[in-house]
Amino acid sequence: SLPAVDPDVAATADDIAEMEIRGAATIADAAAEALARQAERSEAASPEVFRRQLRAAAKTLYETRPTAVSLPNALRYVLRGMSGETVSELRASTIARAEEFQVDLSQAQSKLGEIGSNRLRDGDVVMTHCHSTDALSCLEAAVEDGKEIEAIVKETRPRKQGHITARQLRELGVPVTLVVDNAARRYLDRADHVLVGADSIAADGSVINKIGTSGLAVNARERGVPVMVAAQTIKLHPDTMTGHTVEIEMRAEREVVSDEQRADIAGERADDGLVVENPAFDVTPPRYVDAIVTERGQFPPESIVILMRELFGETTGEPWAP
Ligand code: RUB
Repeated sequence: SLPAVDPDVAATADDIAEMEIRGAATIADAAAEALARQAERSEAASPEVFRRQLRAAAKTLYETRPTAVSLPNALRYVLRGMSGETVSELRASTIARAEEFQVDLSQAQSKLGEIGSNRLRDGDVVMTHCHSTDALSCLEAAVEDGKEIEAIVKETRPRKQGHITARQLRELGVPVTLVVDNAARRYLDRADHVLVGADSIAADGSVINKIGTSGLAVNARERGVPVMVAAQTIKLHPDTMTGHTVEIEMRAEREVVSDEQRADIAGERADDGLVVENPAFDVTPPRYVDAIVTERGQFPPESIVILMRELFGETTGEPWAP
């Protein structure tokens, strides 16, 4: 059995589960930070207890949201850097490794942004879905290069993360047209690119991202608008190299209908015949994606597996496995 975790780690796990902390890169950053806090606060009497505490913390963080692979990738990276003979050596190495992870994450995002911005030309109109810090990084780099960019921002039901995207784009001075999801195909006529992030990328080049991404990509293909996915290599899902699929998170009914709305639909009936489903993500097949932009360059989705082999080799197993 694993020991209890630090209250700060538990609080971070709650924030991730409740989506106070959200978006794949931000979740990974918070998870690394939480492991550092656990290491710092640990009063473990032996190296073995310290290691068990860190594994328990990793497991608590992991069990929050299942789809973004950046979370287990971050946990694995930090835990693999835990080294030393004494508790104080273990503590120092874990904290240093978590910091290194966070610095690398932010540098990768800036680098990816520069690469992605090369695809954007002065005057281009970009359609976005949900809120992705990797996608925003491309737009920010383009603006910094002096390009005039406009955005059509999809609201993104049910949680409307499009509002976050709209706010951040307005902070960059980008003109924004906010539309409901159902208006996307109509507005694709005005778009030069679709730009989205990713929670996970599978070995066959499939992109797992916010629900609605796949429909948007199919419509974009039909309209001849290229689809660009901004995803740091931490979004590459190692288990998919051995045939595993990516779990799609199902979220609460209340994100879609309130109790009151449900009662209204049910009327006089005791309505257990009404089912509300709320998948948070979907899978866009590689044939609808034009480019996956990473900090290591841009790739056609079909060749992303080459980068995955190089980066992960035979990496498998649960992040906290000893
Ligand atoms: C967020 C989402 C984002 C990716 C990429 O979903 O689908 O597109 O996580 O984000 P949710 P980033 O709001 O459910 O977490 O580029 O910031 O990692």
